[in-house]
Amino acid sequence: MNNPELWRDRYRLMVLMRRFEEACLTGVASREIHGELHTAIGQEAIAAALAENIREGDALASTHRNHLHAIAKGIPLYPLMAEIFEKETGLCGGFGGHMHLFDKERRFSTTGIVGASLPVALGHAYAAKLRGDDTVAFAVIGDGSVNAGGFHETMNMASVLGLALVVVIENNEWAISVPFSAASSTAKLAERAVAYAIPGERVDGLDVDATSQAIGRAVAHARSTGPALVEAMCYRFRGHYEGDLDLYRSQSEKTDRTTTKDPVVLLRAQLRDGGMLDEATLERLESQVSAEIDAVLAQVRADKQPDRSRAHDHVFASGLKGAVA
Ligand SMILES: Cc1ncc(C[n+]2csc(CCOP(=O)(O)OP(=O)(O)O)c2C)c(N)n1
Repeated sequence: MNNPELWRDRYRLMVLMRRFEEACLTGVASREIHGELHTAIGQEAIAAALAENIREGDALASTHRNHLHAIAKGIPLYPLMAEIFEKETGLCGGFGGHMHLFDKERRFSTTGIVGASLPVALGHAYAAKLRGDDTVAFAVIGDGSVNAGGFHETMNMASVLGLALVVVIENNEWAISVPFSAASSTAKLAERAVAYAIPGERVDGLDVDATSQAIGRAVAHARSTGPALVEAMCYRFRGHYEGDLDLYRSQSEKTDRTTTKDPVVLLRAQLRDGGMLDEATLERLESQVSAEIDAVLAQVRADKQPDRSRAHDHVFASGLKGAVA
């Protein structure tokens, strides 16, 4: 705790992530956002830890629960929120929406297909090996993804080829309505790393410092040797998506976790009680972040949706375009 600036930046980033998703929630209530919206409220410490360990040139393949990973990868807030609100100013012109965020230059992509971020990241890691550069590929997945075949194939191939792949599992205890305990043959996911002869570590994903250090160790291993796995423990605060009735878990479980496992609240108390930041400074920082997000939201709300006549644009891409008469 001897670096006040680092801790202030961490807290600031986690509050920003929380406010960003709260702003997205307003878009669901107002019906500006259509379809499912999956937030990662409660998972901010993991994303902030990722942000500390990702370099600009590294690739990150994420999931349906992706907003915080986009922020961690350095996607600017305005086009990010505009895409989630399906506006023409969005990252993908409003054509992708929240589940299909894509930024080629910043090497960020997402997929709504559970487990499918793994082979994408594997491809990035293999390409880095062929290029001979030292970039790392990150796959961020949920605990529900690890029982898909692509997990095994990706881990095995990355290990055999010694690829610079870091897999971060956000174990939030639930995969839609299936509890982790009912789905996994192993008590921990980190222990599956043994099967691939790679390092695997379980960490408290509410603790930004511990998570950052664990990811840092995985990245160092990836750059020098081959893949590594980090399982970060957290809790999914909201339903699987906005609108999910969320009746499959007890209210007492939710109340217990939301009162004891909020990484933003925990860090705030740690900083204040440890004398790192006083109450007035914390409040000032929070209201600055809220104002920043409010301004982005107001701008996004004023923007237009893409022209309906362009609905079929970007549906197919062809390398033959122009080459065929
Ligand atoms: C291949 C595939 N099967 C099923 C689904 C439906 N589905 C969407 S999210 C999800 C659960 C994902 O759980 P987890 O990986 O733990 O991520 P979380 O939602 O908890 O962040 C499922 C089964 C899907 N999108 N893709």
